[in-house]
Amino acid sequence: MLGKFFQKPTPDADTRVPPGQYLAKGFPVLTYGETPQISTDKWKFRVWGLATEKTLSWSDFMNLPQYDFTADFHCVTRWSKLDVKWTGVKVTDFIELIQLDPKATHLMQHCYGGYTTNISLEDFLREENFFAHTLFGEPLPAEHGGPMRLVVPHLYAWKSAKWINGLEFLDHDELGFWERNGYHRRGEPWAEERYAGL
Ligand SMILES: Nc1nc2c(c(=O)[nH]1)N[C@H]1C(S)=C(S)[C@@H](COP(=O)(O)O)O[C@H]1N2
Ligand SMILES: [Mo]
Repeated sequence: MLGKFFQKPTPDADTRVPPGQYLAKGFPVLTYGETPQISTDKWKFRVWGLATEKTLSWSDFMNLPQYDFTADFHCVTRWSKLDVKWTGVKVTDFIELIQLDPKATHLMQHCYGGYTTNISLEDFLREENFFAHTLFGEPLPAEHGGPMRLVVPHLYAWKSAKWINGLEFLDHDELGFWERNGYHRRGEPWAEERYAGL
């Protein structure tokens, strides 16, 4: 039975799979609540808080440089998937479109459907983070966050907001949906930052 859901570790798995994680077969879907359906022509992305307020369209993102990414994905419920292939826009390119207030230190990710998750500006602005619209060469399926999601490979995947539609820049850390429900405010998988206060 277990074999149906987990695959044997690859030779380098012990160096790539964080403690307490198992390799998943396939790419599981993990969503709290309904899956929003948004067409790219209606899709909007809003920036507010400690940044000049701005609304971006789908084509604003498509006009930024497009890159392929390969990233490992770690869900706090203990499954990991290595070498996920995505296409999208680097956070470091996106941020060039935004006028940040120098007081901004943290942000809240907002999504269609109401999910939220917090992240520090330092964790957000890493070179390897990206907004993804393509998964394994196909348009990102709605259940995996299409038309657009964030991917933050160095943190547990609950920090990678699906159906992302906004960023609220803050001068302090606030808690998002899972963080208010007992999960760690940062969620670094190699340190097993799973739960708050543990
Ligand atoms: N909007 C939104 N984003 C979300 C979630 C969610 O429920 N809603 N789940 C998070 C969790 S817990 C994980 S593990 C990943 C799962 O992504 P996947 O369904 O593409 O595997 O998305 C994260 N982003
Ligand atoms: Mo997760």
